Amino acid sequence: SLQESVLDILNQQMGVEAHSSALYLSMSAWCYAQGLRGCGEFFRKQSDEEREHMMKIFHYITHAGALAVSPEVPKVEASFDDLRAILVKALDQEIQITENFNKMTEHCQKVRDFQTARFLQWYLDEQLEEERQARRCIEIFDLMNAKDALYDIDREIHDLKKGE
Ligand code: OFO
Repeated sequence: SLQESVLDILNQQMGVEAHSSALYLSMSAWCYAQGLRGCGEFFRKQSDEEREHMMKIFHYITHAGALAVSPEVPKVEASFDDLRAILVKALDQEIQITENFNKMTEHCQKVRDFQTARFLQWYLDEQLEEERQARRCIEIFDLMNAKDALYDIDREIHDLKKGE
């Protein structure tokens, strides 16, 4: 069964994933409201993925016979300055999540819970991809350069999720 400290950090991370899901949904809503349907869909999918990340931890905890805590749905901002501000915020969010998983893995190794450390490896792999994609969004935005190309930027970012 899970050690108390490991259970705690897993439950905390469920809250972080829930927050992330709520934040991406809010970004999605903002994009749709601006007519940026491609980015709206991109962030809606991103929001779904974060919920899946949360549920993967939920299942891990429950299968270990421990108590998963359903996290409070946090309040997230509803409006943003512009699309670039959203893309930068999304990258910051992912970088912070990667750091969480680094710390969690470090803790699991310290208390010799190598099974949970291995479980967390999936998230570290996933974070590589998520950070890459978030960086690519900003690159696309900057390469195509702002206002005149907003329609094309929207389509390019949408296409990043194609085939997923
Ligand atoms: Fe995008 O991060 Fe969840 O884990």
